[in-house]
Amino acid sequence: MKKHFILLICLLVAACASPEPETSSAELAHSDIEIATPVKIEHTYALVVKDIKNLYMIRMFEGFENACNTFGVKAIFSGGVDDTTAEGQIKALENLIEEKVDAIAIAANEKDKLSAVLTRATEAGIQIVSLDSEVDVDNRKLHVQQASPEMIGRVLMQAAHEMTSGSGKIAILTTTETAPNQSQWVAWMLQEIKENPDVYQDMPIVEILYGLDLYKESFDLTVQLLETHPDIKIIIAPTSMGLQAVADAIDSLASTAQVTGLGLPSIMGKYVRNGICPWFYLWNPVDVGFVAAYALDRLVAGEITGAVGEELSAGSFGILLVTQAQDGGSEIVVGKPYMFDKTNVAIWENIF
Ligand code: RAM
Repeated sequence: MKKHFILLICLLVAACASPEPETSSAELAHSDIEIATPVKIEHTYALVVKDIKNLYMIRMFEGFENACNTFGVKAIFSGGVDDTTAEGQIKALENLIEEKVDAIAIAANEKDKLSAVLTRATEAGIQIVSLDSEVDVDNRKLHVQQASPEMIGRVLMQAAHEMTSGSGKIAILTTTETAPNQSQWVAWMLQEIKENPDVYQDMPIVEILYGLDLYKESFDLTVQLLETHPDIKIIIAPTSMGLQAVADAIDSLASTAQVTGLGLPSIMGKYVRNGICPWFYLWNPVDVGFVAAYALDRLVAGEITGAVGEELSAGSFGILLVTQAQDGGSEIVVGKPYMFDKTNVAIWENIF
């Protein structure tokens, strides 16, 4: 073996040492040496959101794209455009199937209506996870869950109780009855009341309004609500578009009502400082997008399958566990909701 190795080295040295005869361009042209051009396999991962005009969704894509850049993968941002129905997302998904993307992370507007197109995507070999607002168990390898739906719903109702000292009319302004995430959060808000009737007995819910996760609809519904119930004390808006619209409507009417819910510090800071929103909650949407991209990449690489008990190595985010989701599928819970108030909102306003 050693003899052959030495011989190989000698041959290599000889080849390098002896001056090659000048090769004319004509000879080069007839060279039968195939120079293999390196083929760069470029993967493409897509983030399909509820509405690409929604700043919360844009923040999720920031994290998604940052992670894709570290993998050397092309990131695509797609979804409804000022349209939070399933139709906008179905069209986006059909385009992505045609473009033969490798993987899709989706935040669903209405999960049932997405089933058929997501089944087609899976059959085309596309890896799928949901994030922020889940799709059916059968249509995803796992869900990237920003925080526990029960914790979010209960914390929002408890905050409303604290802000009203347990007495006064309240209302909820949410997105749609079928939005997978908001429908769970509102259900847990109502469960919190159901389990503690004595705590909430003097806080009647006068309306549950559906602003479609669109600014104008949410603003207009709030104006009508405040004109009908000028004595309302708190409106709870578990949607970043809704929270902003409700705060703007209260401000424009100089109403005595207040608002809490889920929103972006970069938008809500001024309302925390002027008291219209004493405090609100959220998680970092950039992190949710970042983790979803890592989940896709590890699925594409075959390192995980999305099964409960697996561990996802999510780069700077560390190791995350795949756990059982409430709907029987699997999920990765990214964290807990943060509380933003006068003591800290100024720090986070410049982050997301
Ligand atoms: C809106 C969307 C999103 C939700 C946030 C809190 O941006 O409905 O799905 O997670 O609000």
